[in-house]
Amino acid sequence: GFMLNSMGAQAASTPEFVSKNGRHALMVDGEPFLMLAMQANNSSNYPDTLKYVWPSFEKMHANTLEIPVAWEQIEPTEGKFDFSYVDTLLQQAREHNARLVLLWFGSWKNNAPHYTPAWVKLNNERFPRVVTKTGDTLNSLSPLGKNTLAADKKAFLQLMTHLKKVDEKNTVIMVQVQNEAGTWGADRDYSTMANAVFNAPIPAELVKKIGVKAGTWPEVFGKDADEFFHAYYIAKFCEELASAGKAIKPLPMYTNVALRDPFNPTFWEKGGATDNVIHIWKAAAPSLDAVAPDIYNPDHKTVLKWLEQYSRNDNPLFVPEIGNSQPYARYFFDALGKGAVGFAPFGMDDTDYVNYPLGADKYDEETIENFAQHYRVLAPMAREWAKLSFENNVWGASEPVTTDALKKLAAKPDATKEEKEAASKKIAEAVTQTLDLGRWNAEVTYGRPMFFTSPPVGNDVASGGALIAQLSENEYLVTAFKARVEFKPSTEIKDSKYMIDRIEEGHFEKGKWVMERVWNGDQTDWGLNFAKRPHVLKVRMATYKVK
Ligand code: N0T
Repeated sequence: GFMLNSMGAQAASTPEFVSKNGRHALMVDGEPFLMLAMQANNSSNYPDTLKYVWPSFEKMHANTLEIPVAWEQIEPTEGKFDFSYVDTLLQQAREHNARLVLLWFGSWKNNAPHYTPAWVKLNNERFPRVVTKTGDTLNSLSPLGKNTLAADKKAFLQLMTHLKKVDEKNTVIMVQVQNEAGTWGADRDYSTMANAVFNAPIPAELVKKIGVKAGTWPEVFGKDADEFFHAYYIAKFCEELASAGKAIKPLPMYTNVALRDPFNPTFWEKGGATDNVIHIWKAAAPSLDAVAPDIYNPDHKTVLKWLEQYSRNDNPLFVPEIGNSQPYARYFFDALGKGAVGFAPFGMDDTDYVNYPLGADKYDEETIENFAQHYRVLAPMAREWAKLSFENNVWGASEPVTTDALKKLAAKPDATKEEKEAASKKIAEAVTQTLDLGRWNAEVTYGRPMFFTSPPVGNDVASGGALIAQLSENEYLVTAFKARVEFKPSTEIKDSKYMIDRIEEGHFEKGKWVMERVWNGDQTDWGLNFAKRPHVLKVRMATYKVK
């Protein structure tokens, strides 16, 4: 009947990004989806290795696995394709209730063609490399190599054709085109072939889209010309794959970015979608749904700046890689607070490799648990969260100051009473955050007893965070980790007295809120105090009139 048909149609709808009012959702099976993801290591893309991936996936409470598909493995001999790994992966993913983000390791894997088949990477004539200003040849393919584009695209389209054929269920929900595409060690290709393009007028499409005057690259972009040129042609290369791939099966696609320091950029991978060339990528690669930050600096200000740079009206925030060591886990809260559609610590499998110092120095239960403890809370309400984050206001915060930085603020043992008080005030201020929720503010503090008013001193190790979604004018959904959350009137209602109307702890079951208990008394008198265990609260605030 009608119901069955419409439900069937919905289940089969291809994942897609939708945007409205500057907010974004990744629609999977017709509804907003939050990717509680993790990324496997760089050589885990083989059938025999998957057994080291799934145990982590289960422990993480993840719903999405990001894992490579290498050009060298699907087309070892030119024109002969082998999708046995992809088929095994799809089957096992379904058994584990996992959705997949496939990472196309093609012409660029962090700069190099390491994952291209031997017939590509050994043939420098047919597949030219980037030549530096001084005439050195790098192991990074030129984006202007026509044969490179044709061959990479042909393989990529075979993959998309295969997915169209074998993945009607859309186990694969998104595809990453290349990996940290770009070139380390040169601003662009300076070969004779590339120079000719560089000194020709920039494409009319770019002139129109970013609103610049016509002219050659150096004429139009001056000192930025080299990098913008490289970015444009790498983006264009990815666009060729993405647009043709989408014509076969319109899956969401994105590029991941080796970021540059947002405050003091000195050295970075050129050509990738770093913050200074996002506009070039957007103009050149409209078929990419997102440019996505790979986060490998645990500094709080830096991470927050990156999240801001990559959440834009024209760009859904997605964190496809973040270091898997402890300091990074709390940024889950900031990412979701900025409306992220997904988050994925990198290197989450037990294949006996750790990418320390980028990530954790050991892969053990604790490494997994640092992230699992947050995914565990969101997993049962991932759909509800994704919907709230698409339709309502959401906020997130994480503990801003490391233990080391706090130590520097502490008073010396021989300090006077006044000096000690001043130091403790400074520390308290450093670990207090105020979120402007409209009528209400949420004050988030870290490292204080659950009872009474002692000032916050930060957790032993900076690890706390809080997450809030608006339900109605005075009602919020709240969860947090090692933090106190206090609701206070904002300036909008500062003249009213206020109180808690009701705070329910509960969970979602099939999209419906199920109350477990009411928080009151000690549990609410000194703010809402979260330790390590998951609690999800519905908080309703109220005001009362004073005569
Ligand atoms: C990331 C990962 C993987 C000295 C590093 C980060 C992943 C790739 N690249 O484990 O290789 O496939 O996307 C590059 C960070 C460079 C920082 C160098 C600091």
